[in-house]
Amino acid sequence: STTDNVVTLLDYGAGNVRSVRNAIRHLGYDIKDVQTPEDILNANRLIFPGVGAFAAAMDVLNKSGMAEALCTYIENDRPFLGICLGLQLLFDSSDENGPVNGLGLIPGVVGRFDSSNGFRVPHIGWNVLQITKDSDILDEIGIRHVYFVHSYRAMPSNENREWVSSTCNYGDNFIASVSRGNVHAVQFHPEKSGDVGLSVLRRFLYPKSSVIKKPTEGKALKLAKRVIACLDVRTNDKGDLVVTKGDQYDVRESTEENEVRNLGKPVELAGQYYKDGADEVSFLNITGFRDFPVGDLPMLQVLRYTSENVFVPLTVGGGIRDFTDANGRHYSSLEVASEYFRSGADKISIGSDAVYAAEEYIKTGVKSGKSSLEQISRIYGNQAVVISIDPRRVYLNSANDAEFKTIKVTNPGPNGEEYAWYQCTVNGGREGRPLGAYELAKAVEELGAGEILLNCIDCDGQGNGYDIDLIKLISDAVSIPVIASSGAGAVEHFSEVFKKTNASAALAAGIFHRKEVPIQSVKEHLLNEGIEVRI
Ligand code: 1PR
Repeated sequence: STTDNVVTLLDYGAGNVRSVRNAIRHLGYDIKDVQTPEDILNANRLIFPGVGAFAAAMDVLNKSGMAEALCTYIENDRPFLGICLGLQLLFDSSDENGPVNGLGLIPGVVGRFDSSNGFRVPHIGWNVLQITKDSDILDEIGIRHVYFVHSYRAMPSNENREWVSSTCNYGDNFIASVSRGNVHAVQFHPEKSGDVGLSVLRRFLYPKSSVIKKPTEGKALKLAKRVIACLDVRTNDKGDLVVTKGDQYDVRESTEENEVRNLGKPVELAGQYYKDGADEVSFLNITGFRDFPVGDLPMLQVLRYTSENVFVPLTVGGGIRDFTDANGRHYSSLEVASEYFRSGADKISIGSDAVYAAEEYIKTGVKSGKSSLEQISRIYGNQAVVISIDPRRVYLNSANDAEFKTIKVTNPGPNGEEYAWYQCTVNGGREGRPLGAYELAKAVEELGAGEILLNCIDCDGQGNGYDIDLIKLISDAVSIPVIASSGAGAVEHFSEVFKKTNASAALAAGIFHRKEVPIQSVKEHLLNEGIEVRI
């Protein structure tokens, strides 16, 4: 019958569930959205991709009568798949801005990861499961990496033992999935976990057709280092949206025409990099500071099309700030970001506006709560907010010559200078600011950033390797994940940055666009060097 191919989706409108929708459609299912509690009770299969904060979600579920319907549905052992917050809400309560009561179906309290023992919070990236009991949806996964992004987690205990089907180690052994009868929930994101994640969804959707296979053998142990492909996007002089790439941020060819370098189409390249094994794809709208961001439909279209076929996390940056258009209509940065999330972004990245917010915070010592960074992380969670830093190296003869954090450099400057500080810039490197990258990083962490994308203008496009001094400085200064960027030109540069610094991910652009080294070769090299990666 036709209803066999319909899955009911509980989306209470708190964030990006576009990827879940895309993944379900990709697997040949149609979606029926829950409008009333009865829709839950009448579902054949129900997927609940929880997004946003715990308390806000419970509030909506309680007020709409859906909490009660969910409890009845699950107690009757009807086919259910909860994702991320959709797992956490099944527990007794959560400490997230709480304690807040949950649905109370599984004993336990959802608590925050402890970052004091060197584990960066949020837990972002590809980690492995330890399977603790048979579960229909996890067969075949074994020790392959799946994608997590969260700051809170539930812990296994004697009371919830019968539920726990896998755990994951990140400082603690936390609950990665639960299963009982037809009821399943996962803390990771199957819709963002590439082929492995799609197979989890497939097994939920097509339980009878699934073939039981032994878990894949391997020796994956812990959170993988990520390899990220970055697409700098802008309109060229003909008005086409193209992927471009600069040399120290200069994206124009050195020919007479001086045209914008064109390296391909954004959607196509993103799809290619996904197939090649990229752990994440970032789009940077590099002229966002002057374009009208909400009206930038081409960029939204790029996200919509890309998220139909790319099942790893997508980040978009450029132009995320408050904005008043020519007609005097004001858009808050939150509205701009929401538009991106709705179109398929998992994270947004903020450059210039975060510099201004940090300057203000450092000057006043007060968190106004009004900056784009603070507003977006309050609503969408800090894991959804990346701060892009565009620093330029400033050499010094003495460690005391600058008012910002200064380091002794590994390679002396052009005049033998032995020290340097890293100056923040805005507007794509066009304007230097009186602020150091170190000071910025500390400030944005306090303001609620979930991750730092650390570029370096001096190294961008040079292919001579990452700025190890800078990346070490920043990744040691904060306890949120740091993405190393700028300068990759060979596979050895990736292993170097992971061996010498505490970066959680390495991003590259030119090396992939120019097809010098495929992503798979980078992964194989890292594996050979004993660095954990997702293969
Ligand atoms: O200030 O919030 O509108 O954000 C603007 C965003 O656009 C920032 O993230 C900023 O880094 C980026 N951006 C602005 N201008 C440029 C430019 O190149 N002219 N691109 C630019 C930054 C840097 C990297 C690059 C790496 C790796 N691109 O992301 O991809 O350096 O390159 P490589 O592997 O080839 O060395 P806002």
